[in-house]
Amino acid sequence: FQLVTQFRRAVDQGSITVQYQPKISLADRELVGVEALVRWTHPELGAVPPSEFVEAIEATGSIDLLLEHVLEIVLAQIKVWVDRGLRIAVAVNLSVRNLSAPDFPATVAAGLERHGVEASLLTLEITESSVMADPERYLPVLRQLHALGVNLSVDDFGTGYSSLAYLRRLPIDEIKIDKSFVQGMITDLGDLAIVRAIIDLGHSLGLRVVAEGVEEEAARDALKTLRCDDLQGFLVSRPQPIDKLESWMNSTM
Ligand code: G
Ligand code: G
Ligand code: NA
Repeated sequence: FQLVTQFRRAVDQGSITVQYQPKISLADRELVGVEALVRWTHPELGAVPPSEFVEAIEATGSIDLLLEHVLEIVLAQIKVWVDRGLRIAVAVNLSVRNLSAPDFPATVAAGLERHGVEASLLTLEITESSVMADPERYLPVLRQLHALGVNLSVDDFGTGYSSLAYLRRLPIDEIKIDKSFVQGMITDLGDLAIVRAIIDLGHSLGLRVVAEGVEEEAARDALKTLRCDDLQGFLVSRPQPIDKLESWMNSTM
C-alpha cells in the first residue's frame, strides 16, 4: 500500500500534525481537556483523514511510529501550556496494536520524562471494542500505564461488548459514550435509554462519563439533566489546529 511508504516520509517532513477538540464540563462549561486527532496534510491529496490511513498503517506495523510522533507533538504542547501556567490535559488515541508493544509503557514514561510533563496531564484513549475483545490480555499493560499516573479512557463506549466484571477490574478513569447514541438520543427513546444506562453504570463504578459527538443544544441539555460529566462535539467546537484552538480558548474560556 503506497500510502504507508509515503507516511514514513510524511512524518520526517512534518506533514503529520494534530488537531485538538475541546472537552468541556457540562456543569460549568469549563475546559477540562482536549483530544488530539491526527491529520495528514498530503501534498497532492490535501488533508487525509485518519479513517483513510490509520488502519492501513496499523496493518504494516508502523502504528508505533504514528503514536510516537503524535505523543511527541502532544507532550511538547502540554509543556508549552504548563510553562504559561495552563494545565490542560490532552487525550491521545491508541490503536490496540500500541498496547501490544512490550515496551509501550516504557515509551510513554520516557516521553513524559524527556518533556518534563506530569503524567496526570496525559490521557490515553482505547476503544471499547478493542480492549474488551481480550481484556485479560490487556489488563497488565493497562495497570502499568495507570501506575505511571496517566489517565485511561474507554472510547466509543456502547458499541463493543463490555464484560461488566472486567469493566470493574480495568484501571480506567473515564468512559466516552459513542456518538451514535448521543446523536440519536433526542429522537430515539432507545438511544436515550442507552445513554442514561451508560451514565449510571459509569458513575456506579466511579468513572467520569463523557458524551462525544454533541451537535445539538437539546442533546447537551438532556445530558446535563442526566448528570453526564463532560461533553465533546461540534456544538462546542470542531477539532482545530493549535492556533485556532488557542483563539477559541481566548474568546470563550
Ligand atoms: O479525527 P477524526 O474525527 O476523523 O477521527 C477518526 C478516527 O480516527 C477516530 O475514531 C479516532 O479515534 C481515530 N484517530 C484519530 N487520531 C488518531 C491517532 O492519533 N491514533 C489512532 N490510532 N487513531 C486516531
Ligand atoms: O471516537 P473518536 O474519538 O475516535 O472520534 C473522533 C471523531 O469524531 C473525529 O473524526 C471527530 O472529528 C468526530 N467528531 C467529533 N465531534 C463530532 C460531532 O459533534 N459530530 C460528528 N459527526 N463527528 C464528531
Ligand atoms: Na477518541
